[in-house]
Amino acid sequence: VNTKKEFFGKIIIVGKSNVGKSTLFNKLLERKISITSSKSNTTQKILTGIHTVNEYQSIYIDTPGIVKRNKSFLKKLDKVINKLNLVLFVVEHIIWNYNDENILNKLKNYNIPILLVFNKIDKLNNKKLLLPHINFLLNKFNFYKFIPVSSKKNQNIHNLSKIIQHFLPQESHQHSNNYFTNSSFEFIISEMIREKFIRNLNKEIPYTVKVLINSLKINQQKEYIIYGLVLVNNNRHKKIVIGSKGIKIKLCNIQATKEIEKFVNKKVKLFLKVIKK
Ligand SMILES: Nc1nc2c(ncn2[C@@H]2O[C@H](COP(=O)(O)OP(=O)(O)OP(=O)(O)O)[C@@H](O)[C@H]2O)c(=O)[nH]1
Ligand SMILES: [Mg+2]
Repeated sequence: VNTKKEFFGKIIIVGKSNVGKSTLFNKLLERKISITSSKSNTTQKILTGIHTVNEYQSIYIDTPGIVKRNKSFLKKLDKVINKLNLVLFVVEHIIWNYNDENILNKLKNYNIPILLVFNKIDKLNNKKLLLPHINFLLNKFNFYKFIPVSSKKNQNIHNLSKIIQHFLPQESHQHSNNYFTNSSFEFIISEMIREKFIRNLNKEIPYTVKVLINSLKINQQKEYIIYGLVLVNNNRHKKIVIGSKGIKIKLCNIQATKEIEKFVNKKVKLFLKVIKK
């Protein structure tokens, strides 16, 4: 019989687009599962990551930036939020606008503790501005705590994860120690590829690019042979995604290959084909 005390809980990460939710998610999980980029709306699907340290097991949920038109996401939120133990509401240091306000108004409907995370604190030169801003926010809602972090520079992340542990109820772990996501292997690989297109493309095209894994095999030399489809809206997009003499798709392929190799710890051969949806 296992008599060891175990703690287990679920934490959702919300916030408007581009505040660094996925970067934070990866840092809390200590591995990269969610893709990130400087462009808005990078994350398009809810993603789950599991992190186990000794007696603590946390399930983190990364979400697309909440925007008004994202009705289906808000509906999903309604369904899951009551089963969660904590909300990490991520904002960009002391920047607060109507998008953040909308999210707060949505969260107020639920009876669940909220930690306000001031991310990208490395970008705030005058740290003295934090205190008046906290007072401003306290007038709006009784946040459980305010935590400044830099996800990119890994500042104060450890402290945040310690604080999160306090919110995990005593409960048996639901997963084995080495289980880290319920996303499929193919999905993670396709996201790694999509990330390179998002990062290397400009303007409106990045969001419309979809990536599908057509086949994934391991050959006798233990190399991963991956065939992927890059789906675009029209011929104009196809041209841009391929680039002159294929320069853009080659660049994305090289970068994605490196990333997948790190992930699977094996040699990877990636073949990408661009087609119209
Ligand atoms: N300077 C700085 N940049 C950061 C920090 N955290 C994230 N970023 C950058 O902010 C950009 C957005 O990061 P993401 O993690 O993709 O943001 P997100 O909130 O998940 O965005 P969506 O998925 O589009 O909603 C990326 O360029 C990150 O490198 C930080 O602490 N400091
Ligand atoms: Mg994201």
